[in-house]
Amino acid sequence: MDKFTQKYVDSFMAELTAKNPGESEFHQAVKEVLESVAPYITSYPHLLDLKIMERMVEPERVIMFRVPWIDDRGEVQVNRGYRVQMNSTIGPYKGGIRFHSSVNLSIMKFLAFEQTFKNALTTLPMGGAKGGSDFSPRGKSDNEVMRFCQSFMTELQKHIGQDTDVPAGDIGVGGREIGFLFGQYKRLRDEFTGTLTGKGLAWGGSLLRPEATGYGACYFAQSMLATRGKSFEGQTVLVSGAGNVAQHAAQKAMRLGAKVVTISDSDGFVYDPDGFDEEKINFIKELKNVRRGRVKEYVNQYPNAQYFPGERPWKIKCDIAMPCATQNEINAENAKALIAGGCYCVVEGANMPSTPEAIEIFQKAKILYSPGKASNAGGVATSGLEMTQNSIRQHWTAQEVDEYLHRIMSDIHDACTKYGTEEDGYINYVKGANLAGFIKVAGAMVDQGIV
Ligand code: NDP
Ligand code: 2IT
Repeated sequence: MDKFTQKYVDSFMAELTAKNPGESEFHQAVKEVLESVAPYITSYPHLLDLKIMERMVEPERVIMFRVPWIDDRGEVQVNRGYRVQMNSTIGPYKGGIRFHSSVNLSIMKFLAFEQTFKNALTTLPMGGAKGGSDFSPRGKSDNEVMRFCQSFMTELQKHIGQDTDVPAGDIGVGGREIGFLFGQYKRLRDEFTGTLTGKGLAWGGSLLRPEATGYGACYFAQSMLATRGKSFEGQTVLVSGAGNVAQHAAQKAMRLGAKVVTISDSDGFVYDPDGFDEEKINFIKELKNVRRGRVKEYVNQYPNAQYFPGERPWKIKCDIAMPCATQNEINAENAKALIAGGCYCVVEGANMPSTPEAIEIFQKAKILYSPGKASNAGGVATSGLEMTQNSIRQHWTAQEVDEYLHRIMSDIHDACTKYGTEEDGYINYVKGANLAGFIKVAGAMVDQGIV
């Protein structure tokens, strides 16, 4: 980076940090993108003059609202709801809803910012947004979750719509929550539209949407591995998380011939040296999605496996790592342990799971490393396909959706290669994804004037 560009990055970040104090995840996400795109911006001075980046980091709208509800004991509870509508330049706002006790404005803004570039990469017309609440579904009854969702949607419905903003799931929001949210939306708005994605199959959902993020990450990994003449066949894979993304990443990697040996939750991780098979994956799905249990229960069923309380999986020897739980779950120490254990490919299923220090370690070691905004884009891409099916009032077969998903992931890999290949041939997927997404959104912002 030349001196002028470095100065631009430093002063931009100083201003951003001063203007958005305490929002560390948001600062982290912006810095990563800015470092990739700054040389491009400074070589096209009209982008500087038009303050494209300054506008990109300022959400078009932030909605924060009270979510009151009554728990099963009759006690009043109050949570905070959010929707960050970041950028609508290339399509209606689109992005998931997260229900987790850690949710705050910084996390919402980082996710909405990332979503803008991810959605641009999908090749589909979708802007970027994210929403959620500090409500945790953990330990709540179905009725409590329903009452919470109804209260949340009572406010949110004023701000969304099929051509305005289309939410979906994320951490803590799966099929059950989308059902309750959709039911209340329809009741209040008196319309049956595709305003939420991740819907049930009987009421407008798309085949393969539940699987799409994890499957898409594996399709993306296949393209990455192919650049080194490799495939999943016979490789040992670590997966973190045990939710929607983790379950389907593990399932697809296993079906592609890999030995997947770990899953985790916020309490610890499970190591199964024999690897998962179809029966074990079905057990995990039932445990997490139906019984809403904890991963430690896996070892009661499969005693050959070990449970490590309070730890993350990254110390286990592997070829490929797929972080699919949450942000900043791989730090520098974890990154070093992965490389020491033989890992040569890290494919992010979660959003921003690697810290900047971890990313630097992966890239210095020249291992294959893809950021979530490229490799987990299959989820939102299939949400885009769900929107299309709703608009044309059709229902595509699983095979049709899977073909689209394959093509989209392969196109994203091509974009990363085009914009991220360095002089020595190393593909810098961070630079590739950020630059490809930025160029599309920035170009459209230039076309649309100062708005
Ligand atoms: P789920 O709620 O289905 O699963 C989340 C999993 O991650 C759970 O096993 C959970 O464990 C674990 N987890 C959550 N928070 C933490 C934490 N602070 N520390 C350790 N483990 C944690 O969510 P998803 O699978 O949908 O999402 C996982 C990741 O993938 C997120 O980063 C999300 O933003 C991203 N993503 C999701 C997409 C989707 O389509 N769903 C699309 C693209 C990205 P516990 O039960 O203990 O909380
Ligand atoms: O982070 C993500 O891309 C998601 N949670 C999915 C968003 C969507 O609209 O399907």
